[in-house]
Amino acid sequence: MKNTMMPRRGALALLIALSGLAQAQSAEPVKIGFLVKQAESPWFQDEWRHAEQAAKEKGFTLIKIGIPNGEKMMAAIDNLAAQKAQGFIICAPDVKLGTAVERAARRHQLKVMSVDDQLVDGKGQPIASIPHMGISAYEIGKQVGQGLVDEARARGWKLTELGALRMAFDQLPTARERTRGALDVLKAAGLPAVNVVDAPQAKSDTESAFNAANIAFTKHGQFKRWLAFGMNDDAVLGAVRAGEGRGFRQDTMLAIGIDGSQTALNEFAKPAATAFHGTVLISPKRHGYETALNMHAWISTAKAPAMVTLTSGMLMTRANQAEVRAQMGL
Ligand code: FCA
Repeated sequence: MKNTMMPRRGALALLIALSGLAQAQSAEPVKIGFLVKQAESPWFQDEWRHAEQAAKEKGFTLIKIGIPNGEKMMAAIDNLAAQKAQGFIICAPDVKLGTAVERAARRHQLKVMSVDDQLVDGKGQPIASIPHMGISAYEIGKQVGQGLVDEARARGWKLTELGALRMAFDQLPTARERTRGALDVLKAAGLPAVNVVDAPQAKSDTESAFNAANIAFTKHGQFKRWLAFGMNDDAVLGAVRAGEGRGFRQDTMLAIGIDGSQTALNEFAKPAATAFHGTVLISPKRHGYETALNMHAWISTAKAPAMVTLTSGMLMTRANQAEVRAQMGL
């Protein structure tokens, strides 16, 4: 029977050629893109800062581009290819653009991983070929809910008498899961379902949240005290600012966000406490530094990142901010 095994000499030659190719590739200067949907947001500024740290340590070039919409996202990917980048990390302006991202990366032979917002295909399913790092959305949402329950009880507020403003951005799965976690804890603690008021945001920025919350307050004047929660600090601060316009302040409104970036620290730095009671601090260091290191390793040693990495958070308030930030290595 014909020996179908490749002759040893041939296999050895192929191995040498491939290792040489790998070395040749790794000899190219490594360039990594970091594309984010809201470049002006302190959260993404923090991610970029930590990714820059990885670039300094490993000696690669980080190409930072804001991609507020699909058109700019596609142009940015083409731009990375033109600059001979080997890969990119992306938090897309719309996760439903996942298939377009996957196709563009393949067309340009770019490695791609997502961060924060997992990319999905046309059926809304995560794209299996794209490694992702995000937060444990539901669990972190539960931490928000528990923080609200604990503080409301400490103030002697009865959950049955409170309005619960859910700042909703349900078109983004991680946002939907975050508020679901918070709501499950609130309901389990005795918040009546009829007290929940959804405030759907058109966009995931503070202004959209402010507008959405104002509509909700106008429609639901029956509540004398409010809880507020949402996908992140921007969402919750929109609600807090809208509440202030209706006379709801620290003594009649209690809000907890997610992120814990400079936006939250600025609120804590105000002379008088506002309704923004706290936030679940998550790690821009893991999301920026670790993803950049992972991408660098993928390019330079062919070691692909884990398909899914979910990070955790800690409840941070005005009172414990220094201690919690230190515990999170920030
Ligand atoms: C999303 C939000 C950000 C941050 C990140 C982890 O992208 O928009 O504010 O919470 O997830």
